[in-house]
Amino acid sequence: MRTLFGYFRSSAAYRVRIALALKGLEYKYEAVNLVPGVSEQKSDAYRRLNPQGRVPYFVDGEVKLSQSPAILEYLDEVYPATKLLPEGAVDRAYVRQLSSLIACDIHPLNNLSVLQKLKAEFGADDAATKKWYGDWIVEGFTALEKIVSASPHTGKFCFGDKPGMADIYLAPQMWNARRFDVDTSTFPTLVRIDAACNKLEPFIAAAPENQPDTPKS
Ligand SMILES: N[C@@H](CCC(=O)N[C@@H](CS)C(=O)NCC(=O)O)C(=O)O
Repeated sequence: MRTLFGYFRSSAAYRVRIALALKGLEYKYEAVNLVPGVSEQKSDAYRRLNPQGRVPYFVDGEVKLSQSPAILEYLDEVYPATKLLPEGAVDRAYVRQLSSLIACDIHPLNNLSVLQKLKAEFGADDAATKKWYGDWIVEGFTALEKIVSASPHTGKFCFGDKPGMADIYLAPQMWNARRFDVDTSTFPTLVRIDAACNKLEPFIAAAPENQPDTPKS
């Protein structure tokens, strides 16, 4: 029995939803409400499961994992029928480079607890927080656009013509960029790949607007 603890708007959980959908793996979805004031991720009950108090958290029988990169690699190794990473070590390193640029250098700086700390302890208002958020996306995407637009690996997707690991990181980060009104027009290759992803059923099924905990209005 597989269970994913997530939140509709969590981009780290969104990555795992895409991977599960691409691999055709069924799972039970347990919503953890991250809305400030509700903050179910900080509850004692949830922290007993995941001491870090974040989503995603993934249970696959006896296997219990936090951290989306670890979950994604686990899924790719244990359920290899649809591969997310390419075959050779050099190609895998290239794809991990793209993924890490997003996972390590954009996403953590824009995490909910970072934004809340900026507001609570450093006097940032909504406008300053939004600028912080957008600036880190622009800095990361500027580098990513240069790498991907120049790479012979780039096809319809980040690596060739099939969706894979780097696309799983790109689409949720693009979703965040749109949510925070970031001008993405200077990243035409990333926009094109994201659009191709969002035409595919696994990406549509995983999207924040299509989750059991997506607000109805
Ligand atoms: N590196 C972790 C990041 C997990 C993470 O930061 N999740 C966010 C949502 S995208 C979260 O749960 N935030 C709750 C909080 O900051 O209190 C991963 O990739 O799984």
